[in-house]
Amino acid sequence: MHDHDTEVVTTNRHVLAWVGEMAELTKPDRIVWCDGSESEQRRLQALGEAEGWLRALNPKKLPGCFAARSNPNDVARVEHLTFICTPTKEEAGPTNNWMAPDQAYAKLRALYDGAMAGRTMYVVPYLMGPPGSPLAKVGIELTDSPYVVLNMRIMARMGQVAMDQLGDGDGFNRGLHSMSDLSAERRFICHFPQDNTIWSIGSNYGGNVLLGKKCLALRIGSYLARQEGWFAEHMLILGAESPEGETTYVAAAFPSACGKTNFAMLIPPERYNGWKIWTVGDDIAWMRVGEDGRLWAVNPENGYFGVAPGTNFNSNANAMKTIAKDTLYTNVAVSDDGDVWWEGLDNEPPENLTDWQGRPWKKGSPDKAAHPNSRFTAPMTNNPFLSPFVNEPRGVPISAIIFGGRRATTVPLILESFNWTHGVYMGATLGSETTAAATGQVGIVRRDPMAMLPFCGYNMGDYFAHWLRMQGELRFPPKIFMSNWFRKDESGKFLWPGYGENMRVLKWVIDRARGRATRRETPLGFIPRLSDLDLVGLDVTPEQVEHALRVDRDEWRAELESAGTFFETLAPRLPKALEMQRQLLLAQLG
Ligand code: SAT
Ligand code: MN
Repeated sequence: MHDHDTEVVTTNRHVLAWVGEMAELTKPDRIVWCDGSESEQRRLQALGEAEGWLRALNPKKLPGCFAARSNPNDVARVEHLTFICTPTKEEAGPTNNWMAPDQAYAKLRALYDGAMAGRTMYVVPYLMGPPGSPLAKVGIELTDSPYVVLNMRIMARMGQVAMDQLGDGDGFNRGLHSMSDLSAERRFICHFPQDNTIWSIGSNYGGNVLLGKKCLALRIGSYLARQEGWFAEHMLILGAESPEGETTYVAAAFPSACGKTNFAMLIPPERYNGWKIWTVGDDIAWMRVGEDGRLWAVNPENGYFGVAPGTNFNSNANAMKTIAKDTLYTNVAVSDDGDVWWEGLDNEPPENLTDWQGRPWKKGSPDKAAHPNSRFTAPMTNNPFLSPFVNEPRGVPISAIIFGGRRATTVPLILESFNWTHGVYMGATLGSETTAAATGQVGIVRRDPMAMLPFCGYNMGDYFAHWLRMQGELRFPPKIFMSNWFRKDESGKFLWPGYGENMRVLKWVIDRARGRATRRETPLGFIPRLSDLDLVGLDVTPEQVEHALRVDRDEWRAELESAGTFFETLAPRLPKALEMQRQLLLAQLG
C-alpha cells in the first residue's frame, strides 16, 4: 500500500527541480503532493477543524459544507501590495505597482527563507481551462496553507489532470505561496510575467493566494495573451437558449458591485418562458480566434468564488442552489445549529450567531455578523444552469461582448458600438460610480477599463493596442455593447428594474448580434427603438424606458471630456485610434 501523502504524481524533472529549490528556500518539515482526491479533501478538512479555523456545517441543511475564518486583517485583495515585476516600469505601465524583478526576488526571498519551517508544503498541480483545450494552462502552486488547497480543489481542475496536460515540458506557471506570519507589513503579491512566476506571501485571502484566479488567469494570462495573440479577460460568459433551441453566447465585463455573477446566472422572467440562460463562467474568460474567424471562449475556472452578502433567492436563486452543498464558506456568520447567515440573505437573522470573527453575535447588534466581503467557494457543477459546453476544449463562440457599469446618468441602458474600434473605446473608458456604502461620496466615476484595472498584467495602453490589433484576426468579430442597469430619474429612482428583466435587453443584444433586430442611430452609437424591446408585463412606462435609453448631448460632452482626462494618464502608450475615436464622437455630438 502506498503512502498517499508522499505519492509523487510526476517524473517531470522541471517540476521536481523547482519544487526542490523552493523547499530549500522555505524549509518545510514535509512536502505533500496533492492529487485533488476526496480522501485528501477529508484529511485537510479534519486538519482545519483540529486547528480551529474550519467548522463543519449542519449536514442536513448544508451537506458537505464548511465555514472557515480568516485573520481579521486579511479579508480582501490588497492592490497596493500587488506588483507587476517586469524588467522596466514602462512595461507595467501607470496603472500597476511595479518592482524590478531582481529587487522583488531578493526582497521576497528573505521573507520566504525558512517561512515554512514547522509546516507542510503542499504541491498543488492545477489546470486552468478544459482538459485538452488549446487555451488551457498548467500551474503548480506551492503553499503552506491547507485552506488554499481546499479552495484550489474547487476553483481549478486539480491533480493528475494537470500533470497529464503538462507532460514532461517546462510550460507551467510557478506559484509560490506562504502565509508566513500573516502580517500586513510583510504581505506581497508579486508577478513575474517573463518567468511565468507568481510569489505571494503574508496573506491567506482568495484573490491574493488562489494563484490560478486573478494572478495567473488575469495578470499573467493577459501578458501571455498579448504575446500569443488571444484574450484573458475579466468577463462572465453566458449562453442564452431560445425556446426554439438556438443558443447565443455573450461575454460581459462589469466592474465590481455591478451584478456580474447575477447576470451570469440570470433567471428569465415569466414573459420569457422557455428561455434558458446557461452559465459558462462568472468571472474570467479566455478567448481565442478560431479557424472559422469567430471568437471562442472558455472559462478557465472550475468553481465560483462569490460574495455572500446580498446573495438571496430574489437576487440569485441559482447561486443559492449552487452553494447548498459541498461549499466552503469564508467569514460568514454561523448559527448554533450550523447554518450560515449573512446580511442580505432572505430571512431574518436568528437570535444568536457566531460572527465572522468567532464572537457571539445577538440579533439587533449594530455590527455586521458576516464580513461584507465574506465568500463562498462552490463547485460549478452544483449550478443547475451550468452550460453543457463548459468542458468543451474549443470553448463557445462569442456573438456579443457587453461592457457594463453603474452610472446614475449619461450611459444608456444599452448602446451598440458603430464598429470594433468604437467598441474597444467603450471598454477602454468603462466607468462605474462608487456607491455610498463604499466611499461616502456618491457619483464619482472611477475608470476601470474593461473591468481590468487591477488585473491587467502590463501597460494599459499596450493592452488597448492589443484589443485593436485583434480585429485584424477576427473575420466575424462579436458586436460590442455598453450597458447600464443603474440609470436614475430626477428623483433618484432607478429607471430600469434590472435583475431578471435584463433578459429583455439581452434579447435585443442577441437579435442585433444575429442581424435581425432594428435600431436607432445616435451620435454615440445605436440604441433600440422602443418597439425593439419587449416591455409587456413590465411595471415601467415607455417614458421611463425612453429616459433610460436617452443620449443627452450635455451629459456626453462632459463624459467625453472626462474620458480625455483619463486618456492623458495613459499617454504616451495610448493608441492614437482611441483618442481619435473620442474626437470623432465629440465632433458627432455637434
Ligand atoms: O477578491 S477576489 O479577487 O478573490 C474575487 C473577485 O474580486 O472576483
Ligand atoms: Mn472578479
